[in-house]
Amino acid sequence: MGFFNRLKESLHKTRQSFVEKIDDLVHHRKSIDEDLYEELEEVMVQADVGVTTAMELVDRLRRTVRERRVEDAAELKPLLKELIREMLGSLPGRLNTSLDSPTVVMVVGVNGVGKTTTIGKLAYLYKSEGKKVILGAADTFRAAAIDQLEVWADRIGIDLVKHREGADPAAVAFDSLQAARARQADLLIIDTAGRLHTKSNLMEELKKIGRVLDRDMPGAPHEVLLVLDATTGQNAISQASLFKEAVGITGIALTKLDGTAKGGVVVAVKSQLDIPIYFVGVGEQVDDLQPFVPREFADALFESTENT
Ligand SMILES: Nc1nc2c(ncn2[C@@H]2O[C@H](COP(=O)(O)OP(=O)(O)O)[C@@H](O)[C@H]2O)c(=O)[nH]1
Ligand SMILES: [Mg+2]
Repeated sequence: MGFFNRLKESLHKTRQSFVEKIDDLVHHRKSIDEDLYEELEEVMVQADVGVTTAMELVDRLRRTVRERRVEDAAELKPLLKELIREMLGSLPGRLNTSLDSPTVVMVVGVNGVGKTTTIGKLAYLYKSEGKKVILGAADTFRAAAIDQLEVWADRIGIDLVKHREGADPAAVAFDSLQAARARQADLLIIDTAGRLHTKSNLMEELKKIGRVLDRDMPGAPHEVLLVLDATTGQNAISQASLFKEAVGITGIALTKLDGTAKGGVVVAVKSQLDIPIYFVGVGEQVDDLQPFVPREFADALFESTENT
C-alpha cells in the first residue's frame, strides 16, 4: 500500500467522526446561517480540533463566505478543507540532520505514548536513507524498557548503548554520545523515561540529560522530539505545554492516528502549540511512521469515502 493510502486508511475513523458529519450537516441545508456555523463548530470540537481552534476556523469560514459571497452550504466543505490546510502550514516535517554530526535527538513524552516504538521506526527510516544510526537506552527505569529498545535495534541491525536497569540516564546519554562519535554515526537517538510527568523529578532528569549532552557537544541535543498519543485528544495539548516549558521541544511525533477518531488533534497541535509536527504514527509496524506533510494530511482527511 502506498504512503498516501496508508495515511488515508489510518484516518478512517477521524473521517467518520469529522468529515462525514460535516457532509451530513451541509447537505441537508438550503442556506448558510448561524445555526449551521454553530453545528460545524460542535462537530470540530467533538473531533478534538479543540475549542479555541474550532472557533478560529469557524471565524475564518464566516469571513471567507462573506468575502466570496458563498451561498450554497455544500461549498462549506471544500472551504473548510482549504482553511485547515492553511492552518497546518506548508512545511513537511523533518529532523534537522544538517546541524552537526552526529545529530543528537532526545525523545521525550509520558509513558505509553509510543516513544520507544517511534524511535525504532525513526531508526529504520533514517537507516533506509543510508544514515548510520545509534540508539541510547536512557529509559533505565525498567529492564523491560531497555529490552524493548534492544529488540528494535537488533531487528533493524543497528548499535545500541545501554547500562543496567536503574542506572543514571544522563550517564547512558553521555556514553551513547561517545559511542556515536567513535563509530562516526550520523544520528544518535536517545530514549527516555516517561513516568511521573506531573512531578518535577522527571523534568529534572531530562534537563540533566540535556546538560550532560550539551557540555560534551555544545548544541546537543539538536532535536528534542516530543511524542504525543493522538488517542488522548486534548490531553496531548496539555502534555505538550508541560514538556515545552520544562525542556524545550523542537518537534512533535503524533502517534496512533490509526484507529482513533481524534485525528482532529493534529489541527489543534499545529495551531495551539507553535511546535512543528515532524512525524505521524499510523500503526505498530516498523514502516508505520510518516513525515508529516500538511497538504497530504488535509487531502487524506477530506478524501471522500466514495473514492476509496
Ligand atoms: N496503533 C498504533 N500503536 C502504536 C503506535 N505507536 C506506538 N504504538 C503502540 O503503543 C504502545 C506503547 O508504545 P511504547 O513505544 O512502548 O511507548 P513508550 O512508553 O512511550 O515508550 C505499544 O503497544 C506500541 O505498539 C502507532 O502509531 N499506532
Ligand atoms: Mg518506552
